[in-house]
Amino acid sequence: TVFEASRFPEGINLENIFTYTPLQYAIVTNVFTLGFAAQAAGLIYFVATLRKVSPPYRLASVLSAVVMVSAFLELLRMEQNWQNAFVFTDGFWRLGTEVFFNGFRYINWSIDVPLLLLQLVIVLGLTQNRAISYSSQLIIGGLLMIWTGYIGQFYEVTNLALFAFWGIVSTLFYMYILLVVWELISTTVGNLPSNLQGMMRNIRWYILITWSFYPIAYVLPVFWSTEWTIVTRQIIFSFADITTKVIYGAILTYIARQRSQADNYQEAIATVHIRSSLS
Ligand code: RET
Repeated sequence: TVFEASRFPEGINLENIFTYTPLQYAIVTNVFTLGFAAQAAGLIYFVATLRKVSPPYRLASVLSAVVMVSAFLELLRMEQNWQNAFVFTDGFWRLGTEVFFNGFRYINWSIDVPLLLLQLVIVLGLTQNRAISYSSQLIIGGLLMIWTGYIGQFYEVTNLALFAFWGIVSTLFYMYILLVVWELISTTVGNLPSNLQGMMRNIRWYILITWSFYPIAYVLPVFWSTEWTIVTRQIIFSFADITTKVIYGAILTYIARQRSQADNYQEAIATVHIRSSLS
């Protein structure tokens, strides 16, 4: 397996040990492009719909916009890194003088995971004490999940034991966050308008399924380790980035808008107030 390839130094990612056909290389490049293009589209959407959400929930849309910017920059940066790392010679893309890092992703998650979890707390409309208590549990659990996984991914080529150890530690924090999310939604869903309760319950499953693509991408090389593994895992990562950031944000915006309506908030009224205060 690839883990016997100990001639590679610590910290190297699996992407760097292969040479790619033009097809494989093009798919990975295009998947990065799809990823950051989707974040740019999401940014327009969240900014354009901002005023349709009433002030108590509006921060959720603002956070989605921040997530879009951070993911856009990260994926753009990763595509450039991918393009700089490989040189085309004799019909194949081979590693040149620069190394490809997957670690960018984990740094991006350090920003995005806390914000995504915070959005949930905002849309649920908790009292201040519960909001602070739940968001600190979720943010601390989320950061520990990411940073232990970040340590683990440095060993994916060189040390299977450390890779597995940090992966398991990270999974324990992941299970902790899922439990807190479950508890949070189960105990709060009763305060929502009845037409939104089913949807809010389903969001627990949506988070569980879409977030789990990240650990699948992490562990994939243990079972299968070829050029196509790299193509597959970058596809999984981009798919996960679109579902956990863009689509998730759109679902929460929908809920926030429904709640705004239930609170009798109308964009038109807010506009009239602003107009009359200007004139
Ligand atoms: C790692 C390491 C291996 C074990 C587990 C992981 C979980 C990662 C998750 C990431 C979620 C990221 C999101 C980003 C959106 O911006 C760190 C891969 C369990 C769940 C939602």
